[in-house]
Amino acid sequence: MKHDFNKISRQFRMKGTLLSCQPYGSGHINETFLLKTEQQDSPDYILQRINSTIFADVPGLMENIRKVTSHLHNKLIETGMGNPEREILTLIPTIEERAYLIDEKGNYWRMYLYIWPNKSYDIVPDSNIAFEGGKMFGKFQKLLSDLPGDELVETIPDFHNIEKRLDTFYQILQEDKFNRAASIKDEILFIEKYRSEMQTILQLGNEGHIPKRVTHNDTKFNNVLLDENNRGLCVIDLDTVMPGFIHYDFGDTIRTATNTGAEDEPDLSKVEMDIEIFKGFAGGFLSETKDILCKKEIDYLVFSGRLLTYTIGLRFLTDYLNGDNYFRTHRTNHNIERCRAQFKLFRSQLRQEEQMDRIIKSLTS
Ligand code: ADP
Ligand code: GN1
Ligand code: MG
Repeated sequence: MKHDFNKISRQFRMKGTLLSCQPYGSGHINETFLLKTEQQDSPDYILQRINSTIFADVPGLMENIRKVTSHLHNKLIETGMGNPEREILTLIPTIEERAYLIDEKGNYWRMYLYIWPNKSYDIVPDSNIAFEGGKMFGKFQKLLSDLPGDELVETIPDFHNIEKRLDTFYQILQEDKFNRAASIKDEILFIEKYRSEMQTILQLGNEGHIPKRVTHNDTKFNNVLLDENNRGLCVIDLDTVMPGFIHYDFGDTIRTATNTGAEDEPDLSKVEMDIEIFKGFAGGFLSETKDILCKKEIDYLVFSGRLLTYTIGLRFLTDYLNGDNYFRTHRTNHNIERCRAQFKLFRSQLRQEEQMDRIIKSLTS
């Protein structure tokens, strides 16, 4: 789809004039562009077309982001440390002082200050980098622990609810509109095998053993920016910040950071869980959170890696059966390859569970 970036950018309170606007990053949901300005002394910007099919309540979502970023901003000012423009996403309002713009075609746009220089990793190269990412997500959790969850809207209802995700999967499997069910026999057996164990976190929540917190819910490792020296800088992609369990955040970074291969690696021999990266990430995360987490939450951190790997694998598989209409795909079979890589990673985690348990014990005792 062609967009008139000149016209769009003029409707935001940005400094300088548009030099170029190019697709940016590797997100699967929104369309992201890096907008460069002509003037040396003007910053550059991130312009995003928000996926309003997936996020049905964009005004509610943007209000969440406003609340979360201003809460984080106040915390940073209280401590008198750090640079808010580099450590927290800064929304650029429209000339009408709104947080987002609707263009004449009905597209929703928002603009952020571009945080630069930064580094971000789809594959994590070493345990120090994993530690920094863990510390950032842990700190994010800690700083939001006094933001009341009922002030946030649920931007995607039941986002990590595995029971609902399974219901949807079986319904779509039965319909099999794209005649793909015959090619996923092994995956269906896999789903069945672990189905009941995967209910554990929901059950602990329902029985009141673990609290709902304000969680990020999309803690893929590339949703944290590091600085030029690989020190933690800023947590980004705040679209799904809403009430959830700590396991959703811990687990999704285990899923993405510890994988020795890419999320969509077709050569499954390259996909394993790297225990040193696990140690680094867990060390960083717990250095910020171990005093706020209860024992039951800590007891299930290791399990959470498998839960999120299973959940996202199931979502890729569901999208494959459903004709690839949720996650952006770049090749035929992309979603089924993503799913297979997740299930391989799940098995690798299962084999290393005892080692992970020992690491968590040593970090929390
Ligand atoms: P998606 O939901 O599609 O993943 P993100 O909000 O994560 O969208 O943005 C996509 C990518 O754009 C990120 O992975 C990151 O590389 C980059 N990005 C987003 N916001 C900023 C920012 N304010 N400064 C620098 N880079 C950013
Ligand atoms: C999506 O937005 P992005 O690309 O960071 C997805 C996550 C998945 C991830 C898998 C809103 O994340 O839930 O874990 O892809 N975000 C949404 O890579 O569905
Ligand atoms: Mg992202």
